[in-house]
Amino acid sequence: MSHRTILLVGAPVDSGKRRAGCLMGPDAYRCARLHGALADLGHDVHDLGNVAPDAVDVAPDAHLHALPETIGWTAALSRAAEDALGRGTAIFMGGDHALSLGTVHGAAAHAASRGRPLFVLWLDAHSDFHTALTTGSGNLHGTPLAYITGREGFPGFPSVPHPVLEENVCIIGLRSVDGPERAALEASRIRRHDMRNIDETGIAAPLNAFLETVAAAGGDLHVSLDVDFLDPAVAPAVGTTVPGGATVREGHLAMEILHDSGLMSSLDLVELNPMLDERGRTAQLMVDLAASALGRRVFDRPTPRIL
Ligand code: HAR
Ligand code: MN
Ligand code: MN
Ligand code: MN
Repeated sequence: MSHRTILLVGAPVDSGKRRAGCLMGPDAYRCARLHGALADLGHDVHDLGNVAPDAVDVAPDAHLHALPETIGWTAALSRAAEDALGRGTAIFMGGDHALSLGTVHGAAAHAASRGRPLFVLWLDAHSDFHTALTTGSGNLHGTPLAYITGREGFPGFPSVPHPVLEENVCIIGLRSVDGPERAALEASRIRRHDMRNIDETGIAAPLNAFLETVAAAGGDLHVSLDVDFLDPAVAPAVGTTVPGGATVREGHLAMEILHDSGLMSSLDLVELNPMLDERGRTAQLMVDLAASALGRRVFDRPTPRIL
């Protein structure tokens, strides 16, 4: 097993939608022992603490919820991501999915500085492909994929000097896509796999196909794992539950395949709302999935004892 330097970055972003609670996510991951789980695998793990949003001079918007705060997070998290990626593998402890406006922006800058293309794997029930102009809800957690692929419609946000190529993006887990998102996705080169695709082929087939293109291009890979990728029966701690999601094993298999590929350079853990959790089970599942992505396998650990 190859040991990595892993940087944990707290991103208590709660501005991407109206229901509060994701700001507690980073501490939930700490309580669920994310650091220890990764250190147990032999990695050198450093918790860099929580990032704070920049103070920005942007006027509030009547339609876009908490626009100035989200712009401030985007700028601060882009820098934090670039810094962390200069030191090792970065794991962003969210925070809602608006944090990816910043983390992917920073990951793209880091990849560009090394002359490598950035690829993005988006594990989510939603496509998060609205622009600030098409979002019906005004919730900016539904927009990061549009922003980081360089679509128009993000006035006031940092410019995107290194847009991720559409063909370098793969979404898996889809089961809630709004009309304007569907039209934009169909006009794009983004790879997209809905739950039916997973049902029919398993998750390994589309994931391996994507990873082959990442490897062939010598790319960096940013993975964005939304809690609602998983079925709400096993991962209830999220504000936007959609039935019919991935099983625990589908989640672990995806993470195990990612580990074996050796390609993942950064990981977002997003949308965990500890207010909605049941005895910490969603936080624990997300920690276990992160551990699988960093090399945990059944034969590395004793069977847990029932206490
Ligand atoms: N598409 C809906 C909207 O824009 C819901 C977006 C929900 N997004 C997340 N992250 N929970 O995937 O409001
Ligand atoms: Mn150390
Ligand atoms: Mn999402
Ligand atoms: Mn989602």
